[in-house]
Amino acid sequence: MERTFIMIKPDGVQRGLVGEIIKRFETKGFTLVGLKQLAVSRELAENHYGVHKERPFFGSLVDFITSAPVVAMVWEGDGVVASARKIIGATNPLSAEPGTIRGDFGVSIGRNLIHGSDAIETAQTEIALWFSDNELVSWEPTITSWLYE
Ligand code: D4T
Repeated sequence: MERTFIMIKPDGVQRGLVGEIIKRFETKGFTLVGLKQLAVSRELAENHYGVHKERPFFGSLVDFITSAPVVAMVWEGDGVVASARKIIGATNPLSAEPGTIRGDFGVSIGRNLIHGSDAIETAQTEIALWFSDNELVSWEPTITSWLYE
C-alpha cells in the first residue's frame, strides 16, 4: 500500500494545530503508520531540504525547521501521496484554496505549516530518512471494507 511522509512544521506545532491536522488525514480515510515529535538536527534538516540547497531561502528554511519541535508522520492508503498534497494545498498559503490546511490556517510561504512528499519515490526516500523500520506499524483498520470497494 502507498505511503507518504508528512511533517507538521514548528509553526503548526506552536499554533496548536497538531490535532486538527491529524484529524484531516484520519477522517479522509488514511491510516497512520508512524508518528513522533522530535527536535530536528541541522544535519537532518539540510538532508531533507537538500534539493533546495542553492535556493536563497535555504538557510532560513533550515533555521526555521530546527527552531522548535516538529511532528513527523507516515500515512498509508491508495493514492495517499497525491491526495495528501491536495489536503495540504499550494506552497504559498495565500494561494492555497480554502478547505486545504495551508488555505485555512496560513498567510506566509515561510510559515506554511506542513510538509508532504511530492511523489511516491520522494516519499520512500523521506520515510527512510525520518523513520527507522521499527518505528512504523503495519496494521489493517477493521473499517477497511467501508473505505475500499
Ligand atoms: P514542502 O517541501 O515544505 O512540503 O513545501 P512544498 O513542496 O509545497 O514547496 P517547496 O518544496 O517548493 O518548498 C519547500 C519549503 O520551502 C519554503 N519556501 C519555499 C520558502 O520559504 N520560500 C520560498 O520562496 C519557497 C518557494 C516553503 C516550503
